[in-house]
Amino acid sequence: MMHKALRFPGRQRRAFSAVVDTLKHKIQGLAEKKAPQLTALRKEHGGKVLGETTVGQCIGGMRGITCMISETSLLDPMEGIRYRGRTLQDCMDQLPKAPGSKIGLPEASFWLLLTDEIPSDAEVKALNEELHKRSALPESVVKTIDSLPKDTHPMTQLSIGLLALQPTSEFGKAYRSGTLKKNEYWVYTLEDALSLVAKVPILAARIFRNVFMEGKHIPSDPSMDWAGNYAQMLGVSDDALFKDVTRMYLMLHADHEAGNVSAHTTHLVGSALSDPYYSYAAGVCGLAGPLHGLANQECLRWLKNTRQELGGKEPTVEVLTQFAKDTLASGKVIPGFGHGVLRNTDPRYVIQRQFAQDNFPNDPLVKLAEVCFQAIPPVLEATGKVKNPWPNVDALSGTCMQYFGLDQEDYYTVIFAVSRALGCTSNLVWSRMMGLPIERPKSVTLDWLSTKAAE
Ligand code: HAX
Repeated sequence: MMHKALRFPGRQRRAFSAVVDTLKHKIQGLAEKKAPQLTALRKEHGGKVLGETTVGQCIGGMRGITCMISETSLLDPMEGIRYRGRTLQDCMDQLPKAPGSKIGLPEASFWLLLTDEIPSDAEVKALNEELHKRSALPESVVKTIDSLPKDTHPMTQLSIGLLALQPTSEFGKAYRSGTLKKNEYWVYTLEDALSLVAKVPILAARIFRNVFMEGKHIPSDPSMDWAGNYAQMLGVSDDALFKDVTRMYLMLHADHEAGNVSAHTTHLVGSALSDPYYSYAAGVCGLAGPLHGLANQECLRWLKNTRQELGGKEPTVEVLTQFAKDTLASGKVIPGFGHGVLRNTDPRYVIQRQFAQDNFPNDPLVKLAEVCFQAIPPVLEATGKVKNPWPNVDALSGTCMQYFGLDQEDYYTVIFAVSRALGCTSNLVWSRMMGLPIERPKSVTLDWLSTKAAE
């Protein structure tokens, strides 16, 4: 059931800011519009067959099985992701921007994912003020992060930091109080989503400065937008374009429907009513896999190694073709290429490529990445098994960052995780709003499959 007619219960406990009330009313208004649709689907069409599961899908990572709802975004294999029906180019064009910037603000995409509305400039300003109010890390979390060995991978540090924040969960506290009703779950999930999104750049910047900048920190600037402030706290470049590249990175990576590993993990863990901190920490652990989010780190490593092996020679399609073949022959994947669902060049790659071509086309790694774009797809196609030989989001994100001096590639997936918090937590809000149950798909044994296959 979609939850209706909610008196916002938290209102009695503390005064919410106007912008949080606005968000709640917009989310609830949208839910009321969608409620008849959900009810009809459940009651009248619950038995409608969407597709049949094959033995191949069962063995093959559940690829293509339609079995989950994510209200926030939808992925088309050829066209790419749409946030609430808007392409990424629409989002770039339509979302409010920081003064002097051409990039749609990622926190505005958070608003869009939550409410299905493009926020006004005033709404994004108010949202940023609210996020700043919620952004301080508890002392215990700072101590936990600061005490970690500096050689602990930044993604491990981020998941530890998110778990260290878990005791602050409003959902967790309300659930434990024993008085939380099912139709109130989404309100407390939204509370946690806002606080998690507010804190994650502060946490991520602290990790960066601890690991790579001798623990010298740059304070958060409450006058700045969410992503621009994160870029400033990273402190690698004073170039205004570095703020823009960070805004672009965070806007493009925010959501990719719910089947990818990080989003699905967050969704699955959240379905057990684990709060958003538990759920997203689990999602971040999934993002840390080299076949998923860590591919951006791996991709930059691959490009840097290739450049080193070139030893100053200009990269050519011929030479890159041989490097790609060598990588395959050594049993490794070529990072930044291929996709589980996309069957075309990733629009997130296209937008980053345009940004790089507009702003730093002569950067050696940008030039190298351009040659890769020509050389690698034919090599992958020639294997006869790769379903999508085209570049994905991770093929260029690191290259854009290193141009501004952020060349610590071990950190790249953390930036991805700061962004993905927007989509994963909005999705949790909507899952609780729709009253989705705990997930429990069926698994079978090989013998069971063999028996079935023989029928
Ligand atoms: N290099 C080498 N081999 C590749 C490949 C690549 N870039 N992409 C696919 N393949 C291989 C697969 O490993 C698989 O081989 P086996 O049958 O021997 O196991 C075969 O081609 C078929 O795979 P597929 O059906 O085309 O692709 P999958 O859905 O199985 O995998 C992956 C999708 C993204 C994991 C895959 O393309 C890959 O490993 N790419 C490189 C890593 C990468 O860039 N990951 C990031 C993807 C985007 C993302 O999630 N970002 O976070």
